[in-house]
Amino acid sequence: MINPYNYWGVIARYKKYLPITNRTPIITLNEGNTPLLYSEYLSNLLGKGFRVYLKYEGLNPTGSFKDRGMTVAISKALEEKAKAVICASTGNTSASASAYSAKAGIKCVVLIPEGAIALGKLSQALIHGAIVLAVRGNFDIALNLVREISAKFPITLVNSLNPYRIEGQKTASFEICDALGDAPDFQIMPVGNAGNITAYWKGYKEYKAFGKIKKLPRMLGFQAEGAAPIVKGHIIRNPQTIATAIRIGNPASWKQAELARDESGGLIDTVSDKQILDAYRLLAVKEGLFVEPASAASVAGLIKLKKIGYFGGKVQGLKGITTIVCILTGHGLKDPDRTIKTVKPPKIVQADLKAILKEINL
Ligand code: AN7
Repeated sequence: MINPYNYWGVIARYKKYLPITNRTPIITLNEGNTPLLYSEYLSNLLGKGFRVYLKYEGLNPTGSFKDRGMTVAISKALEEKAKAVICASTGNTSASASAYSAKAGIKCVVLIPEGAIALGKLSQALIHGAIVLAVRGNFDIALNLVREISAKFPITLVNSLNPYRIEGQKTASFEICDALGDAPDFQIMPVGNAGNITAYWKGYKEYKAFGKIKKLPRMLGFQAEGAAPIVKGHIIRNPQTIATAIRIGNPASWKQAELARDESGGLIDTVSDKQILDAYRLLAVKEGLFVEPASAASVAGLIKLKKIGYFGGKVQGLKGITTIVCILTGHGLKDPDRTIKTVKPPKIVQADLKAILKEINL
């Protein structure tokens, strides 16, 4: 039968693993089903016997992985007759919440740290008609405020503290397993508020319990050096990084991230802004993939671990081919200001054939 709504989002694909009932109105923008791309360049960098794949989450409808969680969170909010939702955000959650709320026809309120979110993300929240409040304070302060507001007033929190967000986001690990035929040996991802690492780990464990996969990956998370509370073991009051998406000093899912790390035999480490920007350019130039800086933290982490010999010595017990998946969480178009600061401007030339041919140098 032809589906009248023509949707094939993550709820339709993975309904049996999600808290969806026949009464849940499904709000979807056809999220998920993102490409898992083989990287010849990074595989060669790692050496013989390694296969590196890139999960390009920037191709979700609002340009980040947040849509996987938001389709479930907004659908459940509607089922529970919510009239409004609220979130704090470094940008992508607000973009996703405002788009899915627009589709659902419910009020959306977003609190963002003033002057600290990328232009594309701000544009999204504003065009979708959310109530956008720029708070004089950082993300952690904004998150405390929305937690308090949602506890006291009839407005549903759609940050990843909302368990439906985690449920939806775990579908990314299902897709990776479906594509590879099993879990990878390693998964590398950026860590900010730590909802996503929590979601992936939950997804892998559930897929294994369902008998869909045989092994579990080691979870390798990366925080920006100036915003690395989990690595340092304490709250960072004034986190700093050019990767604004992960500029978070007190992650909500801190404990769950540590659990994912420890249960899987993985690690959470730091990458510098320079390492992030190097990986950001590398992905664009070598892979044709435009990601936002926070997303490049996964590949920066891969390169760092390769350099310190992590895959050769420390990690034993690997036989045959070793598969590594790096999660690229958001699209590069989210943060055009950073791109323009990173690249050389176009060369200005006369509108003249000879002048142009000279530049092309064929
Ligand atoms: C591109 O939008 O926290 O560790 O408020 O946008 O699950 O927080 C975004 C986080 C990685 C980190 N990559 O994921 C928000 C927000 C990108 C992101 C992360 C974010 P979590």
